[in-house]
Amino acid sequence: MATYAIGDIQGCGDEFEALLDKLKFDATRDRLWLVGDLVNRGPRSLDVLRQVRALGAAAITVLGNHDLHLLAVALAGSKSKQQDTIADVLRAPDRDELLYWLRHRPLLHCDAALGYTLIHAGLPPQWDAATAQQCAREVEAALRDDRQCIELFAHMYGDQPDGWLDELTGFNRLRFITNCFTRLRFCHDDGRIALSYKGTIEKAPAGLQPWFRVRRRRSRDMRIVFGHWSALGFHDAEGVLCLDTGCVWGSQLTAVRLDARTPDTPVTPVCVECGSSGLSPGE
Ligand SMILES: [Mn+2]
Repeated sequence: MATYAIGDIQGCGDEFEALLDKLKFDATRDRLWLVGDLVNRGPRSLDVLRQVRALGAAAITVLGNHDLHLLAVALAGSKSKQQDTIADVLRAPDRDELLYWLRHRPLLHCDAALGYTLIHAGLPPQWDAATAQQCAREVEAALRDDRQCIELFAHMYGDQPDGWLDELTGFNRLRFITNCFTRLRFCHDDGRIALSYKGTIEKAPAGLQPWFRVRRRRSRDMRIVFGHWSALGFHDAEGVLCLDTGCVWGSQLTAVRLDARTPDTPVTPVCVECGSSGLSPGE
């Protein structure tokens, strides 16, 4: 049995299928960890949702910002954006089953035996492993409640608050948690989250650093697999493994085998080249 983690698919169904072939993935034997953002921007969001759902327990996927956006448009009447490619999902005869399944995916998945934790984007420096788990469970509970999830989506968009306080309550608390798990890339030097800059570390404005490099980050004893950051690309260092290699922007879709890895040994990613979509990177 092998456990493979795969980066942001974003509706790139051809590349997802090609990568599973290349890995010789066998759902009766192997496991998949997907970093989220199964849908949007790419051409085959509906197929990818159906394929991953059909894998059942063989695939674990966490929610990304594009997955939540699809749910907000479908369930709470949020406005679709011009670049969205989720119309096929919204029109599908099986949309209700797919959206119900997606809404019940976690924001964080931890496997102590494997020694990895899976999230879509990042963790703020104030959270240790227990706090991250607790925060994920709070938003997941709201998502799984038919009434609360509509209210959550109505209050989900926005960049504030940008600082964590244990005492945060209500939608400010849920929005902060959701923003960290699904949108975070950079933090200010003082530990506040910074959501507007999406580029490389080298070109980052003064005073910003990657979330995983903040001094005294309380989750640094965890090994974290994530995506969401195509400008960072493949990054296997500092206790974190980023797998977003920009498939939907015409670059690559990347997988890494997580089991049978000894700590501190570099892993060899398995990649498929992606057809250029003509899109330019963005959120
Ligand atoms: Mn994302």
